[in-house]
Amino acid sequence: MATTPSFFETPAPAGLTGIKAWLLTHDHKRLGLMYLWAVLFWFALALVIGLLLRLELMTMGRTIMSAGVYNSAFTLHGVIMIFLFVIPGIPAIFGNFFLPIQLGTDDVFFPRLNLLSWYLYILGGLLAIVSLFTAGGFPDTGWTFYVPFSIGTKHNVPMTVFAAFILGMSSMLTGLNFITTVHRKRSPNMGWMQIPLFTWSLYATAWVQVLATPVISITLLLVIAERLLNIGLFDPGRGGDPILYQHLFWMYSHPAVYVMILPGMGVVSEIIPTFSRKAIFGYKAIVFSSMGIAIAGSLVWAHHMYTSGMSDTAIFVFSLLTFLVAIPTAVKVFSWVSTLYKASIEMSPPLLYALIFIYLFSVGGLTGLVLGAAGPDIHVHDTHFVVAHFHFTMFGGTGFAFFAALHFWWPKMFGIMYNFRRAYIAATLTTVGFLFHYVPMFILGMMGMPRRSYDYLPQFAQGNALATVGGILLFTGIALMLVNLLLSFRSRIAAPANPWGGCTLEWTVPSPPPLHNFLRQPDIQDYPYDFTEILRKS
Ligand SMILES: [Cu+2]
Repeated sequence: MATTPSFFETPAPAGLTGIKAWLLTHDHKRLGLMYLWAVLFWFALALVIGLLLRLELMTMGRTIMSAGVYNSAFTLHGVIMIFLFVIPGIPAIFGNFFLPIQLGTDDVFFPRLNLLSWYLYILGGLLAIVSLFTAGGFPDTGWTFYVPFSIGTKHNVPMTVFAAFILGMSSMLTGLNFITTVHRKRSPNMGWMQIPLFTWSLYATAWVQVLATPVISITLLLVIAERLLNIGLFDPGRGGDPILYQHLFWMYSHPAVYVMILPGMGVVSEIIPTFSRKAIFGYKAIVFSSMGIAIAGSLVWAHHMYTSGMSDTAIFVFSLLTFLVAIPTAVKVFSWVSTLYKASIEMSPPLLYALIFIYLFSVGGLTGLVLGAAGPDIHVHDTHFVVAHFHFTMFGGTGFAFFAALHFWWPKMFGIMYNFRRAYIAATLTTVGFLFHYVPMFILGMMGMPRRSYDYLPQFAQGNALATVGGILLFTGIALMLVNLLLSFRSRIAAPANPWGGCTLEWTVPSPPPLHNFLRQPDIQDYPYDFTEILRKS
């Protein structure tokens, strides 16, 4: 049996050995792996904090922590999940590893800048954790750092906000690298309509990263300036305007939800045709819907502010625009389902996660329409209905797309296969736990249970107890999934170059890929998802 190279043997840049071959690497694949372990660490930490929050809400009154700790814990959970997992996860790991290969080239355009992005990511994470142990402790404001509370609170807002600023820099530089690579390093015989959909989704995402992130960067610096220099920008007591902060914050943070979801949609657009052995339905429609979402998604930010005193006209306009964004999103779901229609589907763990993604994200999207409509939104604003909604979109969406990507590309990244049976059990447990955890929250929200509150009224007790059972199941399922993948390093079952019968370029190179990816100029398919050749051979 061929000996499978361990991931320590992924080719090191010339002349570098040992730890230096990692910490000074310019290789996009190694950087993808370095992001993988860092992102998994942050994800696991935020998951544990999430479980502790859920255990606290298991019963009324104090269960395992005080109200002060609870406020800092949900802020920490949100900051880590959003800035260190959901935003960077798929682009930094799988984008770095696979975008150059899918384009038929040897690396990104700016390899050194890529290394800097990784160091900024690590620095941002460390700063966030250090702020836990400084005077005032971790902020208790929620991940949105709303003013005037974030100006007045004694907790250490400036350091955490600066950590988010640094992470924004890392995200922007990664986006810049991807845009330049798609334009300048694409295989000479690859036209725009021959680029795989995962790479297209990263390209659309990168434009949002580059254009929207500066807004939040400046806003966060202004919060630090107001706190440290005592200038009145947002605090009404000093002539500032707190609503201005909300506009600036959501001008980034709503487009940021597309930075979170577009790469996940790109993963699903790779998985569905591969296991359907069928060209994807509506390739061009999916490409243009990615760009459409990136553009239209920048025009809806104030749907987070219907209760901020905005005029009815403004509410009407932002509500209408919010409904418009649903159209390109629906185009993607329609294309995925149409590709599956009458296909010779071959089930696999990646496909299972992709199907669960479609279901959970659709529930998230549809409840987004409820929140986009002013009437119902004003009723459920800042309740657990909103918490359930964004966990369906960000966790049910991006989280499950992340799990799908892990199972789809693990054999290619490490050259080893994992146990399918355990993978299916973990996926089922995670999904059942997810539904028991978040569905009750929709109901609790409709009943009026406010979010971000340490305690609740007796009528909410049953729903919270049920959600806690779901939370424990969810946590167990994810733990089993990660253990199963890590166990593959022990069983070391060699992975072939193309375990799934995929037809994009990463499946034409060995597992794991050699240092420069291709030994000669790769052949580019006229159409990116043409399975005729694969089916003829099988
Ligand atoms: Cu929004």
